[in-house]
Amino acid sequence: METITSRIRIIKGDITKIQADAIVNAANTSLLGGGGVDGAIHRAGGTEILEACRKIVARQGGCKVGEAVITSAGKLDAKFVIHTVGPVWNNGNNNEDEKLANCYSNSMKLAAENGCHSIAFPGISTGIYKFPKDRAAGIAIKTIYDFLKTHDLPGQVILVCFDDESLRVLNEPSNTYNTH
Ligand code: AR6
Repeated sequence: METITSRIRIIKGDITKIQADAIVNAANTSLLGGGGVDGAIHRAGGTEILEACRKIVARQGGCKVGEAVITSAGKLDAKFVIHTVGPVWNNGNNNEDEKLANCYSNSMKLAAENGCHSIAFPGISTGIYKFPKDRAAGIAIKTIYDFLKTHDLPGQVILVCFDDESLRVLNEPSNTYNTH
């Protein structure tokens, strides 16, 4: 029988090269691009993604921390890019855990609403925004697991690690929802 944990995959790689219905971008509130994975997705996907983001900005003025918006994926293999805005780490004093969990659950909700079977995530907030990678890994796995228990997203959720440290912490045995 297929279990929830068998549907969560942890891999090392570049998210712009992943085959999934939706890939998630770690954006900022402006939605108009930046460095890190945001820069990589816009570079690889081309101007269509930025144009779609501009339309969202015109309509609703960007995206709040913890929320998510969906656009087409331009030249990428994915059907959609889901842009979510992670919290900047502030020593845990600013509800960063809850905000990060909201990024994962709101992104999966949008994916499910748009008929996606599979979704790929980068380590939201764990780069320029400095969220501790081990803490973020636990929140990501728990939130994804809880979502899959109660919602309809039939395919795989892929956690894409760009570096060895991210891969190591996601595979930590101390992680209750570890996929091993
Ligand atoms: N594929 C997968 N993961 C990647 C890739 C890639 N191509 N490139 C980087 N990562 P970051 P944040 C990893 O800094 O911390 C932008 O300027 C990276 O190693 O991209 O949420 C936005 O516009 C790290 O583990 O996002 C915002 O201003 C993770 O992706 C700000 O950065 C996230 O790192 C958001 O900061």
